Amino acid sequence: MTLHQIPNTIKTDSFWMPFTANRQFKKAPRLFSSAEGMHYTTVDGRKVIDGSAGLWCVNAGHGRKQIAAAVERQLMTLDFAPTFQMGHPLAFDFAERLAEIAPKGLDRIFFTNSGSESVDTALKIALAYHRANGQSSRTRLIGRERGYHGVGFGGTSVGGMVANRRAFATLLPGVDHIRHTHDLSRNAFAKDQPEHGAELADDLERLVGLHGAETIAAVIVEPVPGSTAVLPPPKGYLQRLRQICDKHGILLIFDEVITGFGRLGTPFAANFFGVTPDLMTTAKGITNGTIPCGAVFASRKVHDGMMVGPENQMELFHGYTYSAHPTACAAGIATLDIYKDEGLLTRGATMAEYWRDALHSLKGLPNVVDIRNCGLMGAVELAPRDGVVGARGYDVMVDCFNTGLYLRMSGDSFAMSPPLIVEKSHIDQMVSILGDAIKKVA
Ligand code: PXG
Ligand code: PLP
Repeated sequence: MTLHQIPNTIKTDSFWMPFTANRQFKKAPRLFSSAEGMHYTTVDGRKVIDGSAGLWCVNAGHGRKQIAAAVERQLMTLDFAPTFQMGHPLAFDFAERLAEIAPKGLDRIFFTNSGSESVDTALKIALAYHRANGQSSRTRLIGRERGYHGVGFGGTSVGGMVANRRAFATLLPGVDHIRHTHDLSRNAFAKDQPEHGAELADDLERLVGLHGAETIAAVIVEPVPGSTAVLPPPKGYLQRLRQICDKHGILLIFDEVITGFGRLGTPFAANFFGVTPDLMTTAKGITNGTIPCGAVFASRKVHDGMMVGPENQMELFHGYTYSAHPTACAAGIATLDIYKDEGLLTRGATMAEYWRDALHSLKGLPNVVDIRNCGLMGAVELAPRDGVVGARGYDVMVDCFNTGLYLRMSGDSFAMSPPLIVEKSHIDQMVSILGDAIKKVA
């Protein structure tokens, strides 16, 4: 079989693929058929190293039998149980386990099934919290340019990637955005956090001046934006954003769907940066990518602020059929066991320096205009070819796939986030394949 030739028994017409150039893909599909540890195997039997932990979610590596066994056991014991006005013990156990590793004070857990649902849930909690506390004029939601917060209408509205927004008309009303922090002119090839740009947090003061603090419910940011190819916050930026939120009574939401569960070498980015938000959205690594699940971590202030009114009345009119699904709870608890037993929530800290130096060794290759890193996140940005955004990036991505590396591309940037079990030899291999592809395709 030639490279990525697929068996002709697989018909590709019916599956309308998400975030994919469907017609281009179906002419030469790239298909994985199994996975183990750090590697995928393609349908034509090639091993491909996983440079992106699936979609930033397989933090403990692929094929973890402990999780599979827990899910099977749970399905055979209690396949489904409602969590609306009913419950099952595992849901409470899982929440307690998450509370144990939560940033201090963020220990009230609302379950969802994805990052997008976590984001919409957090935005709705922010609105409901202010209303429950006599501040119902606080209805405005603030995002940031270049942010990605999933694909619900709320997340799309506060999101700041233009391609994800423009086809969908006006989205939610009453949403505004602060400026992004990506600044190649001042910060290109910065290692870890860039020096310049803390003052960009003051853009929130501009919006307070424009709209009035009393109209603003919450600000949502990714501590380290992932989908726009890894933009570590300038030194001092997140601290300043926290101060401005406190000054004006605005809730701060960290979207930790990517940065949660050890990605930066600490359990959460909130720990890494020493900044605690009021609400934190998570998903992905919460079940090692196995069973769809997400969770919103709320502070005591927000949670307790909602526990008002008559006791026989629901405090939050919100929830999903599958909130705290038994299989997700089983998978999540097994995942947390693995993270604990193998020290994976902090292992990134021991690998981050090697990761950083390996990535930055690509500086000087043709068309490389920036390299960024933070914890076990990393990105290499290329200049677009002939002004066509994404063409060079796509060719490099396909060449990597053909020569044994899976990574995510965003325009002409590559984002990498290996499973947290990654060894130095894997990092060498990833960087070498990417470097060769850049040289070849340039
Ligand atoms: N918030 C953030 C910060 C995310 O990164 C979501 C919300 C939405 O999560 P769900 O589970 O609904 O997809 C995300 C998801 C990529 C890529 O390669 C990133 C995501 C998803 C798929 C691909 O950049 N992030
Ligand atoms: N649509 C209909 C017709 C429903 O009955 C429900 C849930 O009961 C939903 C959507 C929401 O589904 P979920 O709770 O899985 O998000």
